Parts: sequence; C-alpha cells; structure tokens
Amino acid sequence: MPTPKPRVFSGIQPTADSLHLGNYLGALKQWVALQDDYDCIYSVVDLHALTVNPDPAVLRHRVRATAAQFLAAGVDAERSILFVQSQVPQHAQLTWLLNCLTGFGEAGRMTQFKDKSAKLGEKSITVGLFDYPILMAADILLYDARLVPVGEDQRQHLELSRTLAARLNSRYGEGAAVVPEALIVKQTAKIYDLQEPGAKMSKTGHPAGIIELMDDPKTIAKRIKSAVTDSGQEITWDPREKPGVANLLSIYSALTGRTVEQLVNDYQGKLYGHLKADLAEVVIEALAPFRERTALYLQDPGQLDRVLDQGAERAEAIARTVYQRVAARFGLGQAGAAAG
Ligand code: ATP
Ligand code: LTN
Repeated sequence: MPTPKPRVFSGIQPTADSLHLGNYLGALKQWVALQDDYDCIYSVVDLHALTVNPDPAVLRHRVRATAAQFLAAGVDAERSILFVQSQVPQHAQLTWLLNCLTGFGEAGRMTQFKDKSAKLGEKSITVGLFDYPILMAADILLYDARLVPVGEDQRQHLELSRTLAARLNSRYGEGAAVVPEALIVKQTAKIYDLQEPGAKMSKTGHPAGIIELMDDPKTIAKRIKSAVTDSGQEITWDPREKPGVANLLSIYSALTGRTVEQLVNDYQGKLYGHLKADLAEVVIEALAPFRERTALYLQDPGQLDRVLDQGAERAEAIARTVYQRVAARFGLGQAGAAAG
C-alpha cells in the first residue's frame, strides 16, 4: 500500500463578498499548489465569521461566494475535501475540550484579539471573539493536520495550536494529537493595504486599500493607480523606506513569477506611473478568468451545495474518529473507545 500523504488543513472566513489579493497570495495560492503532494482539507470557516455578528442572509450568501472562489482559484473538490465548518459538529465539540486546556491569560495574549477588541470597545467584545483561536486550533487538530498554509497574521494562532497539541500529548499520552506546523511563504506572507502600506490588506479595511478578486478591471486600475507610493522617484526594493513600492513589487513578482531583482532591473530609469500601469494590466489579466469561473459556480447554487454537502460528509468521517479518540483520552464516551 502506498504511504498516505501528509495532511494539510486551512480555512478562510466568509466575511466579505469577495476575497482580496492578500488572501489569494498569502493563502489560497499555496492551497492550490499543495494539492499535488498532500491530502488537503479546506474549509469556509463560518463559525469564525459569527464573531463579527453578520446578518444571516448576508452570511449565507458569503459562504457560497467564498466556496465558489476557492473552486475558481483551483481547489479541486474531488482530490481535496472542501466543506463548510458549521456542517461538521465536531469543530464546536473539540473546541470545548480545548477550552478546558487553555489558560485564560494564554488566550488573552493573542494580539489579534487585543487589536480587534480595542477597535470594538468593551461592550461589543464577545466570548466568541476571545475563543476564536481555540476554535481554530480545534479545526486543525480535528484532522491530524501536519501543515497549515496561512499568512503572517496567523503565526501566533498557529503557535497556540501547536502548544495545545503538545499539551494534549503530555497530559494524555503521545498520540493524542498531531502537532501542526505553519506554512508561511515569506514573499507573500503579508500583502499591505494600498493606501496604508503599514497595515495588512484586510477584508475589513478601507475599500481604496484593497484589491478584491472579484473587482472589475476599471476598479482594479483605479485602485492601483491611486496606491500610495513613497517620496523619491526611483523604483528600488526597500520595504523599510519605500513600503508602498515594495508592496507593488511583491504583488507583481508573485503574479508573474519574475523575481523582485529582475523587476527592479527592468524598471531602472522608469517612473512609479509606469510600474503602476503595468501592474494594473498584470492583475486584471490574472483575475479575469477567476471572476468568470466564480460567476459560473454561483450560477448553479444547487450544484455548489451538493459539492459542499459531499465535502462535509467526507470531513465528518475523519472528524468523528479523531474527536472520539481525543474525547476518550479525557475520559469521555464509552470506555471501549479509549483503546483507540
Ligand atoms: P479580516 O480582515 O476580516 O480579519 P482577512 O482578510 O484577514 O479577514 P481571513 O479570512 O482572516 O481574511 O484570512 C484568510 C487567509 O488569508 C489567512 O491565511 C490569512 O493569514 C491570509 N491573509 C489575510 N490577509 C492577508 C494579507 N494581507 N497578506 C497575506 N495573507 C493574508
Ligand atoms: N483564523 C484564520 C482562519 C482560520 C484558519 C483555521 C486558518 C480558521 N480556522 C484553521 C488555518 C487553519 C484567519 O485567517 N483569520
């Protein structure tokens, strides 16, 4: 029998109608490439999205729209498992077990929680937002995933997942959990906001700073043209002094496969305007087929739902076994299961 391929797990929240270039270059592009060598499981993590209190109809649409974009980007629902998190009940169940292993102070140190709660103000912070990284750890441990492709902003959350997996093993014996590793591709780990090159491009950022994958060509050209560049005129790679230009070069390089050195060389003696005009063309061309494919998937929601139902069935078959194994270590369930 051939040895099974190592498992990959990752998820993206359905918190917008469209994903953005940061999601694509930081995560989704890696997801697609990993399918050749790994056993991949990808999820639309709608339970995570509940932490921002979405309108129910909007959430329902965004779950489908996000799944359609995964497929359009090249996620293959036959080779990989594509599913919606809330359709597999073990995510919430394992979260509870992990909650009971996580220190209150440990969860309180998560910088994303601190940032998001500072923005929200005390009255609007929910226990769900606080618990968000534990639910993420449950997502990963539930499938014995070894590798988790994410952007730089998820590094600390991944570290917590590793800590919790190691804790399960030290408290309940080896084999209770697989300790996962983050896969963060340095070049595209953090794509920056076009208007505020100090901040990451984010679904919740100002629209002018974002390039959405579903944007039309005119919008893309406008956004890139009005991207904040830096003082001076020369096109050089200097992320510290020229973060705006460096961000444009990173995007350019990631979409064309040309190295940043090659690009800097090609643009010697040219102006920021040239770089922006060419980059706009590159982005428009890269995204056009993606938009078309997404629209096709969304034209047939019934078929999309069937794909997602099948994915959930396959995911649950794995999640059920792993959950029973972990729960048994805690002393839950029938005594016989503890042997597993
Ligand atoms: P929000 O802004 O609503 O928190 P988001 O845009 O960060 O959302 P997520 O669903 O939280 O999107 O992230 C999905 C994936 O995209 C994660 O792996 C995350 O690390 C990655 N990612 C998000 N933004 C960027 C970015 N600017 N550059 C690189 N990767 C990113
Ligand atoms: N928190 C992640 C999304 C996420 C995720 C996961 C990523 C939820 N569960 C499991 C990798 C593995 C984010 O990008 N905001």
